[in-house]
Formats: sequence, structure tokens, C-alpha cells
Amino acid sequence: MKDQQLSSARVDLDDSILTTDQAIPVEDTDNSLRAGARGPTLLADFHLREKITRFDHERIPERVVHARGSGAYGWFQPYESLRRYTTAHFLTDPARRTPVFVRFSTVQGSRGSADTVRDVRGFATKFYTDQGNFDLVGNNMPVFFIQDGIKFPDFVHALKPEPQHEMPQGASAHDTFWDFVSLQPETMHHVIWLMSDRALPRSYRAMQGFGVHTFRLVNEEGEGTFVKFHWTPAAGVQSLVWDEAQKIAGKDPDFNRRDLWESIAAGVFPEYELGMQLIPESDEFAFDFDLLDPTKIVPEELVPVTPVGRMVLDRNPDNFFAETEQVAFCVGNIVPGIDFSDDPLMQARLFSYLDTQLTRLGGPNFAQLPVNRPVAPVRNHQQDGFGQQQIPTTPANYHPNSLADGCPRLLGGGVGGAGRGWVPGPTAAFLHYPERVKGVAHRRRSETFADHYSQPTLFWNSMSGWEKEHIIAAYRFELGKVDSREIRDRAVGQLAHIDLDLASAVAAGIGVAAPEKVADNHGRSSPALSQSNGRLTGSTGIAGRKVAFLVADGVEAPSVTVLRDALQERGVVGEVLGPVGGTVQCSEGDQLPVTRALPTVGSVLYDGVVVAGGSPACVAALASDGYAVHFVAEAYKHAKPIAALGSGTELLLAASLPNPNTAPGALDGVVTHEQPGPPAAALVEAFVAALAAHRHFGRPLELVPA
Ligand code: HDD
Repeated sequence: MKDQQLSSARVDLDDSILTTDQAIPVEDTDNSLRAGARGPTLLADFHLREKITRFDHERIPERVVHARGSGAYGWFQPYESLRRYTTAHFLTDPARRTPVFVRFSTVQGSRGSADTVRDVRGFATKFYTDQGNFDLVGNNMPVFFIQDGIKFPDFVHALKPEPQHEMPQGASAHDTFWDFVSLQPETMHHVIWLMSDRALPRSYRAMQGFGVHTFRLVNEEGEGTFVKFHWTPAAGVQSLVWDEAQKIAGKDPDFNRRDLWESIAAGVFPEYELGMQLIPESDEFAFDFDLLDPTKIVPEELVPVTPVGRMVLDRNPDNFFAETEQVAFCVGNIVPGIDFSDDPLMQARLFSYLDTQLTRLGGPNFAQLPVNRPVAPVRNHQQDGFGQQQIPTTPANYHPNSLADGCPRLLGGGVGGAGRGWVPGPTAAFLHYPERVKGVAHRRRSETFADHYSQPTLFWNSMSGWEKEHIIAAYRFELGKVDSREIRDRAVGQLAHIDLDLASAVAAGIGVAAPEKVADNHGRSSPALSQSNGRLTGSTGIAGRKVAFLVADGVEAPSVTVLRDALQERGVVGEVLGPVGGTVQCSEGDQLPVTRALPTVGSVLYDGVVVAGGSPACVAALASDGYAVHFVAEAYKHAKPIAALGSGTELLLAASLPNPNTAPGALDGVVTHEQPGPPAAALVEAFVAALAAHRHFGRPLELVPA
């Protein structure tokens, strides 16, 4: 190989020396070459020209959707062999760990937009399998807005910032989005998911992922089984509340990105279970919806999710651009043993992803970039193009050939094998599932795709009281930002097909007339869809959560350290917040380091708050500090766990929390320990349990000012 010869000729000078791209050592990179100290700059300065040219060309086009993202490496391992269903090695060998790269993203905003906007989250996984790359390019919601890919440009144009002024950024709360969706009722199911708290994940570690489409698994006998892919986070599914999400967008626009990065750096590895809903081909028409329709779920009560394996993300990328930005997912990247179904949305995606990478990454050789490179060897007759990284040496760049001894040859020998029908066997080349296809060519949608409302109603019926309240508030917020009265009316008219109470509640909040009844609610529900039913609380406890300890001069050190150590043992990060940075004076005489000053943070950046006990001066200082009082009141309003120790309980009074004697539920998720000194073991356990529950919506939150 020529490139091996070249690399053996390489000279390794001191590798700390700054060089040009041509490896010429540089003597000065701070001053351009000038004729005299105050004279003109000379064109001969090749270092200046190269440096500026490289800078001018640093940006590549951002993704047309999902521009804002963060990624991580890890591995996937199946629990046991799925050989009964598939020949894909990464699913059939329980001893094998397959490397993965995952990129999480928002959809609407550009690369610099905030993380915590109301949006769908992308959940794209590249499996580097020994049979080639498999890209499972999914979202954190199990359905999609449209049924046919030909509508994607219309949908995305309507969703993105409006063309005349490029507003709003990272938000669907504007006229064009609601204009489109209210005219296109197939969007209603995904829109109600978007209005739910699923659109506000607390962390990428704490959200589900879905392949959305129905795929096919294919086994050694060539038998197909329909499959829906599910990722379930071991940390449980947790969401922010809307007020909090908006504030975080200002206080820390990188909130989800930072959480992913810091968790992995701290060894709290995001973990997900892969599950499958497996449906025999014979059941293709067993449902009252079409399996090929991507606006539908298969309710778990009809087909349970079978856990099949585990994915752990344990390594941050070294360089954001080289890896997270240049990663190129293509839904057409598929391995033997998995195949597509005829979902018309998927068919358009098969074209779109490869096409988009050509523009984004500047040509056809993007699969040679390190993050995209398969771990399995690549051999073919592709050649040339922008950015070719390899130096092919074969004299025969075509097939068939005799000059290169027929290489690379087809698996199965080419005769009677590949291309001639199904060749059974675990090492077979990729063969498309031999589906029988018959039909008239026409631009029509199947009538089995026509019911746009039953499943949004199913979703609505499955929500708990607080989830419904949040959904109504979200519709009110979004439609409240829509200027056109006609669009608001039409959107409410669509909601009336889902549920009259929902439509009436939204109408009352946005100043449009209550809608007429147009349909009966079918009354069915799918409990698995609710975030509050305990099924999605996860298995890895509270690791990775963040708790604030509020302190001032006079604090009793053990009232911080005992609880903080207990939380740290469970992987929780405890930060000490004081009125100013530096340290606070403890009542015992020592200094306690302050992690951050209160004015630089906010309760929205934490999962829970502990008010430490201390001297009367300590609690007086906190109670007269507007930041501390607001911190506690806001954490309470956002239904977060609160612990108050010793005299710290007085800060709860200063924050005007509802009175437990008159307001039932006022102490939901609030634990107190009135005695001075370190917290008792029972308080520690009670606070850990309150943190594990994540939010406490049993509180009378309507009594707390916004
Ligand atoms: Fe898409 C990116 C998910 C429908 C066209 N899509 C993209 C990403 C995710 C999804 C997670 C970001 C991947 C990354 O991190 O780089 N898209 C989905 C899901 C869909 C879906 C779950 C429906 C089930 N997408 C869809 C359709 C089309 C596209 C119907 C076009 C016909 N999507 C694209 C794209 C993007 C993309 C334009 C933008 C950048 C890229 O591909 O690499 O090709």
C-alpha cells in the first residue's frame, strides 16, 4: 500500500512544534510579515494567508434540521441471542459488545440555539457492527408529524423560523407552524406529544428513544418479523416544567449538553435498555391502524416491549466538530438481518439522508471520516471525489475483473448466490427481504391511514391530572403566540376532534369561542404512556442529579456535609451556594468553601434544594437575601424536593410556602428536621426518596405565585 510506504517515510520532529499545514515549522504566529515595523504586509507571508484561509472556511452548512446536538461514544450488548428473529450479529451474540456513537439533538433551532426549548429530541445511534454500520435514527417521541416524506419540506418550512425575519428561534410557538398543523390533521398525534412534558427532557440521560417506523427483522430462513425499536433510560424518564425550561434557556443554554458531558466525565454513564415490540408478519392487519403509518404507536397493552439489550455511553468525544458535527447518520445504513418496511415516510428518508450529507460534508467520501468509518473493512470500486482519504492501488477498479483476481468479490460467489434470491446462513451478504409487491402507480394515501384522532385521544386519556394541566398550558402558551385569530380558531377546532374538554380549556385561555362537540371521546387509554404511573422511574436511582445547599455565615457544617456525603455516595452532585463566592464562616469556627455565589445560579439548574441549619445570624442572612428566598419559592413552585434543617426551616416561612394546616399536600416532597445539628438518618432517607420521585405535583401549586 502506498500510504504505508509514505507513513514509513514520515519524519517525527519534536511534536510540540507549531507548523503550517505543509509541516513547515513556524517561527512567529503573532505578527504578519511586514516591510518595516510600520510598513505594508507582504503577500509572501504564506503562513498568514494559510491561517486566514483556513479560518475563513471553518464553517460547514449546519444540518437543515437537528442542527443543535451533542454526542457520546459507548457500546451495546444484547442480553441473549435474537437468532430466532434476525441474522444481525450485534443482536445474536450476547458476548459481543458493539461500539456505538449517539447524537442527541433538538429539531427546530440552529446550532447556537438553547437546549431546553419545547421541541422533539433526536436520538440517533450509529452501531459500528462487524457487518457494517447500522444507523437507528430516532426521536424521543414514538410518532412523527406526517405520513409521507413528500410533506417533509412543507412541514419543516412551517416549523422553522419564519422566512421574512427568521423568528422565532428554537420554538414552534408561531403562526406558520400552527397554520400548517391545523390544516394537516395527521400531525395531531405528534403535536399533542410535543405539547406534553416529553418535549422538555430534564436530561438526555432521562428520555426515551424510538425508531418510530415499523422495521423488519429477518432470520436465517428469510422469515420476517415486524419490529418497533424502543430505548428506555435506566435513569428513568424525567421532564422539566415549562417555566423552568424557559429560565434555563437564559441561565444555561447548554443545560442538556452540559449534563451529558459532565455525567460521562464523572463516571455516571447514561444507560438505555433496547426493547422491541415484535409482531409476526401474519398479524400485519390485526390492528385498527396501519403498521406502516408513522403517526401511530402500537400500544404496549397490545404488544408488550421485550427487553433485548443494553447501551451504555461511557466516553465523551475529543473534538466537537470532528466527531459530533461531522457524524453522518443515514437511515439507509442497515445490516443483514434488518430491513425496512414500506412506510412511505421511511422511503423518502432513505433518499434524504445520503443526499443531505453530500452538501453538508462536501462530497461523497464522508464515510471515510473517523467518526463515520465502519469497523468492518470496506472494499469496493468507488473512487475519487472531494476529500478522498485513501490511495487505492488496484489496477482493476471495476467488476467483473480478472486483473485483480476478481477482487473484491461478491459474498456467495456471484453465481447462484447474491442477486439470485435468498441465501440462508448467518454470514450471508445483505439481501433485501423478498417481499411480494403488486399495485397501481398512483399518488394516493391508503385509507388505512385516514384516522388522525383516535390515537391523540388515547394519549390524552392516558395522562394523569398534572400531565393534562401541563398539556393545556402548553397549547395555551403556543397558540397565545399565534397572531392570526383564524389559525387559533382552526387549531381549537382540531382539538375538539381529540377531546372536547381539552379544546374548551385551551379555547378559554386564548380568547376564542368554545368549540362545538364534533366527536365522542372513545374512552380508551394506554397506561404505559403516562410519565406518572411509576413504570418509567428507572433502575439506576438518583445518580447524576444536582442538589443545592443554601448557606451563609454561621452555618453548622454537619448540616451540609452529612447529607452531601450521603448524596454523593449515590452519585448526586451537591453544590454549596452562598450569598457571595469564596467561603462562609461555620459556627464551629472553620471555613466552608462555597461552590457558587447565589446570584450566578438559580433553582432551575438544580433537582433539589437543602437549606442548611445554623446560628440565628445565618438564617437571618438567608431570609433577608432575595436570591435565597426566591430560590426556595421557585424550587417549591417547580415541585422540586426541599429539605430544611434546624433553623433553616425559617427560610421556608420567609419564602411564603403554603400552610400545611390549611392546604393539603403542602408538604409533599418537603422534609424538615427542626433540631440543630446533623440530619438524622431518617431525614436523609426521606430526602433521597423525595429526589427519586423527581417532582411533587401533589402540592397546591395554584396557591404559589408564578
Ligand atoms: Fe430526519 C436529521 C430523526 C423524518 C430528513 N432526522 C435527523 C436527525 C434525527 C432525525 C434524529 C439528526 C441526526 C443527527 O444527529 O445527525 N427524521 C427523524 C425521525 C423521523 C425523521 C425520527 C421520522 C420518523 N427526516 C425525516 C424525513 C426526512 C428527514 C421524512 C426527509 C424526507 N433528517 C432529514 C435530513 C437530516 C435529518 C434533512 C438533516 C441532517 C441530516 O439529516 O443529517 O436528511
